[in-house]
Amino acid sequence: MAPESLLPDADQAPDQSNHRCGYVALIGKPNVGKSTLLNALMGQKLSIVTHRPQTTRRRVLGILSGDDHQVILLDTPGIIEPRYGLQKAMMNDVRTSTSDADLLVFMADATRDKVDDLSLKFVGKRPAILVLNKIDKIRQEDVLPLVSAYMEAHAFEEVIPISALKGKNLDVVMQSVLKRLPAGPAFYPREMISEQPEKFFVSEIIREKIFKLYRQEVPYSTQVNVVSWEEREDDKDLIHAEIVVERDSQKGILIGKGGKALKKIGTFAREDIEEFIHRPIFLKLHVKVRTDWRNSDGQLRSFGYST
Ligand SMILES: Nc1nc2c(ncn2[C@@H]2O[C@H](COP(=O)(O)OP(=O)(O)OP(=O)(O)O)[C@@H](O)[C@H]2O)c(=O)[nH]1
Ligand SMILES: [Mg+2]
Repeated sequence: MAPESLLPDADQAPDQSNHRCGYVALIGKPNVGKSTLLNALMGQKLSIVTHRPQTTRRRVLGILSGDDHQVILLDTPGIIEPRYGLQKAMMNDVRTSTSDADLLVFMADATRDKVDDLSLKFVGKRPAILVLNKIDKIRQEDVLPLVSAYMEAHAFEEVIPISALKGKNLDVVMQSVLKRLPAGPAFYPREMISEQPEKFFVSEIIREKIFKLYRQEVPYSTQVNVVSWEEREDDKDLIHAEIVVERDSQKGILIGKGGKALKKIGTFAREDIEEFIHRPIFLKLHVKVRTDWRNSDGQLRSFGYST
């Protein structure tokens, strides 16, 4: 028989009978604020955010655990009509995420006046709540016509106007989500915040800097891969990442005169990576050309996209 001190204390053991757990996919057009909402709900930055559309390219999973719940949030790429292979893979990712989800959080920009019919096609018969974001930019009553138009287009279970950026009404979103999650035990250990490896987040941070530092097509033609990560006993970790572009001219732009531009990416990225993994690193970057990789199924698969 176990000594008394090893037996679980009935008063302290968490009551699992009311525990809820499930997958919640954030979906919607590019740039509506899905990644900003994921980060705000998580209370930390997991998913990269830029002012440009199509920043997120594959789903980012964030695990939010509480005493009586575990919400597994899936941030997804913005929904578009795909024009090339990479965009098709991005939409495959949205499709998988929506079919994995117990609940959809359909996000739209409250400052726009049109219903996003393309994204609505991804909702199907799944339970969904409508979240109208960016209400810090608009008077709340001015959102009403958009709310009516959406309710006419789809029977959403609830409509919540929010500002992911300013943290407004996020508690309302959480309550609404929790209420709709299936009962059941946690799928992941409580201390886990994501399922993706650190090297995924490192490559995303580098990609975010490229989105912020370069204009037009360059960021969209760029893929970042962490090729090695050496943990060294008496020195900082050495992370080696490659930046893949589609053309020689883009390679020149990325590297810049005397390597200046690439150095800037490296410095900005290193600062954020160190903050993310809580230790100093050396970051080595190099640029290579893979002609038309965005349209090559083989290349896309080798970079981890589901074509
Ligand atoms: N004013 C305002 N801006 C916001 C809000 N939420 C997000 N943004 C801004 O909108 C832009 C896009 O945000 P993201 O979170 O990257 O949008 P997304 O939906 O993930 O975009 P994709 O990954 O391209 O699909 C960024 O510049 C954000 O700072 C908000 O509540 N208010
Ligand atoms: Mg995003």
